[in-house]
Amino acid sequence: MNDTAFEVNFDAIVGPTHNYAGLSCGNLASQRHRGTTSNPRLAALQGLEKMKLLMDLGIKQAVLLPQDRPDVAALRRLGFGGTDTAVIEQAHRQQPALLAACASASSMWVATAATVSPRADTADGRVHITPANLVSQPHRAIEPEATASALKAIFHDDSVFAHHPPLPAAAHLSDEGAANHTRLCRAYHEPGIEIFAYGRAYFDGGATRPTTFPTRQTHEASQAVARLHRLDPARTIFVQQNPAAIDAGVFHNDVIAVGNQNVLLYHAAAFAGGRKTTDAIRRRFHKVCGDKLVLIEISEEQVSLADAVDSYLFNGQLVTLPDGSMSLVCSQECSQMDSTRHCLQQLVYDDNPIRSVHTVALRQSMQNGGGPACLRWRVALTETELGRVHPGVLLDERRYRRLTDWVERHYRDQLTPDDLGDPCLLQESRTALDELTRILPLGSFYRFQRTGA
Ligand code: SUG
Repeated sequence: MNDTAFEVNFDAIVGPTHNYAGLSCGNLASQRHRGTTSNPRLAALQGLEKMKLLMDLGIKQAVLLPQDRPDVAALRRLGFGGTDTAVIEQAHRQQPALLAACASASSMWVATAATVSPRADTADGRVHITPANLVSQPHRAIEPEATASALKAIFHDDSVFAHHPPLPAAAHLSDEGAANHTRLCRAYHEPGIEIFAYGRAYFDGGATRPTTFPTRQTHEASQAVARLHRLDPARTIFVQQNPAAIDAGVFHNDVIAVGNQNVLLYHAAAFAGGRKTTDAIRRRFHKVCGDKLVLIEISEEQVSLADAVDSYLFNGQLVTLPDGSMSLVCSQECSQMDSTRHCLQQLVYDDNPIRSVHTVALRQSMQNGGGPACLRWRVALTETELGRVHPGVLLDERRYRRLTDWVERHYRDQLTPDDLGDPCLLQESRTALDELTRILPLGSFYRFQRTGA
């Protein structure tokens, strides 16, 4: 199996309960929009439009299903009982914050779904996948089980895909998947370097850490994932996120750095150790890939850390187009802010592989701290491996039209956190998701389809 490889982007459809409950500490946008009214229909359509843009650019695009929410089974595990309606009503009355956590559509941000290492990097030549345990936030900690079974259903051939269970759910092993993982390589089918960024090391008391906001990835978790994926230590590098950046709202590394093939675009304040760290990455890339790494550092003078966090400039999707050039797909906010607009103009003018910029309207997701890169999970696959992926999830023109029509028919255009207590929302969501499994034919994918609850 030595065919060439390419990147496939998997985006999840935004679920019908998309809302602003202010659930994520350290995520400034989530905090800022707490309690405001969301528009789930627009959110889902914006996500689909981004997928369509990528598909039209000639990039392979696949779709993941939203998890079913409100998560009645999780509420039952927390002691609420009776009929499904009674469970929702009790939770709404007694502990609305728990209901909000169990109703969040946060599985839409699939960059945190799992870490994946392509066959070129792993000792046994299989694609290794570890779903993130997401223990740092309660609303996200209920995602891994469903994520693991979805990924097993999609990447179903064990001879090419190796699935690991999420790491044990402990703070010391807090893992947020690909949001803190970057792979650099010359070509996707060749061995590359895998960079694991972590917020803090638990067992190393001397390491610095943020003072205001929590960290979401530990060094120990990153090391465990690298071991599980059987990565060569000579091609693996662990770097610490800059604690000051986390305190400024950079809760994941993908909010402040993005890499693709031989390019790493990052803010000067991204990593602890600054230049020393990026020099180490450069040297390692050269040693492993036999090529020069294009490091593009954006200074504080060009774009302040605050502007980077507000615009999500570094949360763009850096993709390789069929002609071999690179394009940065970033949020519309980047073209509306002076510093980031100038930065983008300079970026395509300068001598580097990035030749074009596309902006996408994602305001609904952005208001919860999720930009273009948060909404996708990227997997480098060979043609043979893609042939072993469930074909029902690949996006084409017809599926895109059916999905937009489905959203238009089933989604509300207004939702407040208080509406999460409306039992009709549960029924509406289930009806919508039931129909969705016929558009993306994955069988009886959801628990409620199998058990009626
Ligand atoms: O986990 N927001 C998500 C945003 C995830 C962004 N992903 C990446 N950077 N890859 C989070 O913080 C907010 C939900 C709310 O407040 O209602 C939320 O979960």
